[in-house]
Amino acid sequence: MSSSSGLSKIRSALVVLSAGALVAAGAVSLQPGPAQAATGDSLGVAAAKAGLFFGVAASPGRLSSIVGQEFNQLTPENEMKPEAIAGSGGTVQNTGNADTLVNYAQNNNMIVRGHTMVWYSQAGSLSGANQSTLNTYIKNVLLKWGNKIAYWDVVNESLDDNNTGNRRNQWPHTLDKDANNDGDYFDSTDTDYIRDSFKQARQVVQANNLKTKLCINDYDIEGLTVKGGSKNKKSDAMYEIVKKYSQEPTKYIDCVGFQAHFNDNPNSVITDDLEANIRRYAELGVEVHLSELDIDDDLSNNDIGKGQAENYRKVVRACLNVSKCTGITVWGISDSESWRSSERGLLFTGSNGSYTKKAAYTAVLEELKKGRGTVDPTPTPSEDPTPTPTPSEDPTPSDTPTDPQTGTCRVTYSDNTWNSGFTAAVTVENTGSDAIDGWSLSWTWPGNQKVTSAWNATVTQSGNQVTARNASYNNLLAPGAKASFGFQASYSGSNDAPEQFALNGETCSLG
Ligand code: 9MR
Repeated sequence: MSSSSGLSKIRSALVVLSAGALVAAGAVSLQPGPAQAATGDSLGVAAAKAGLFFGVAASPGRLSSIVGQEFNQLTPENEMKPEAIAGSGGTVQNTGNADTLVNYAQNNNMIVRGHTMVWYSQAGSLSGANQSTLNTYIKNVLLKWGNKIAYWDVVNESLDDNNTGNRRNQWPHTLDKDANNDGDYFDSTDTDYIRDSFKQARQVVQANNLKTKLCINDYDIEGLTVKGGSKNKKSDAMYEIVKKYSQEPTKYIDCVGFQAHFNDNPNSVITDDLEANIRRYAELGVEVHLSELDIDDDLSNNDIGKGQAENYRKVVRACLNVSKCTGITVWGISDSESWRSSERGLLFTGSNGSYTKKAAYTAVLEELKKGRGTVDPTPTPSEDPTPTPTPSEDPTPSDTPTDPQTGTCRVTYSDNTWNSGFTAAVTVENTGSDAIDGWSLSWTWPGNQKVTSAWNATVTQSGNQVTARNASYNNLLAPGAKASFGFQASYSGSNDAPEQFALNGETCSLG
């Protein structure tokens, strides 16, 4: 297993911290004990337990120990931009600083987001390039780090400011051609640099069996609306791009970065529909990340960061409530070292490796520790394809054979996969009419997945058979009640989900 398999340090953390850790040949039983809940958690540990990463943007000069301690994902702030590493004709050069960051990430078991390939700004010698040169660059840069990079921002900031919903008009948009003049670049006769760049990236990923996921990244696309309640046309335009290029037959785009640089610009405020907007993208099947998060402190009310802390809490909760929101990255460690130092938008104060946690830090950690909750993906009653009939609607409840769709249990399973590791979140629901006191959920891996640690359940594995048993505090499942647990695992090849789960020996429906 490569050390770049993200979050494996979380496993180590759990091993160290868990009072009840038991590792035996062929079986792993790890459970965070009360001591862990009370002490020592970092943002990364708390996030991994909830099934997402929590990362930071950094430069080689900012790699103090806090980076590896607190975060489990790293984005080079400037070192992978074409300005830093693109040579002539799409070559890649001068990667020393970027390599320093990748090596640091590997040594600290952090996953890396490559940032960024095709962008109008900081394009260096790539600026003005034709698609063929862009394609050469895309191939070279993907192959340079291969699976050491879990996510790559292939295209960055393609859309215009001021909520127009248009593309920016400078290069690389100058490569675009709306052949039939219908106002978009989606037709087969059109030329679209976004499509062509992702198409090339997808081909390189496929031809080289890479696990790297391909993202599009932008700002002011966070809310469904902007300040004042009008539609966020920039987000709508991005949604159309992601819809077009994430579905069959293209399937080029894996993930969307909402940069999440929140401030008091009317298009950059935190709106109440952030979660709904994350969800609409997630429902396309792509992962959503808050990829460059910072939130301006409210400089007017001098409340020493409390308002900011609540804003952080709200934003982190919006992500946690959508299972396909699989990562959050803050754009720097401390206020004074941020690109927006005067707006004090980050989680720490201090400088040069000597940092102090702000109220915003505590709020984020608290929210991460609450986990994803049961808000998502529980369907609303009208959307539920298999509602449990009430007795009065059921003509012969005692004679009706068990409907395999309703059964006595329902399981939802979602995973967040990278190079050779993944975390999974599992929810088991008692859909029967009797309470269950003590549960055991079993499944068979279709591949060579291997559970390495777990939380909120005791998970053992023998061969490809896995059993998750309740923890002492979630043994009781009343009718309609749910229990959630999670685990981290390694794999190679493909990471297909289990096809079937059984609760205390009875097959569950998948929800
Ligand atoms: O944080 C980066 C800063 O150091 C650079 O001077 C700046 C130059 O454009 O880029 C900053 O990072 C940007 C990122 O690459 C894309 N989204 C906006 C970020 C903040 O400006």
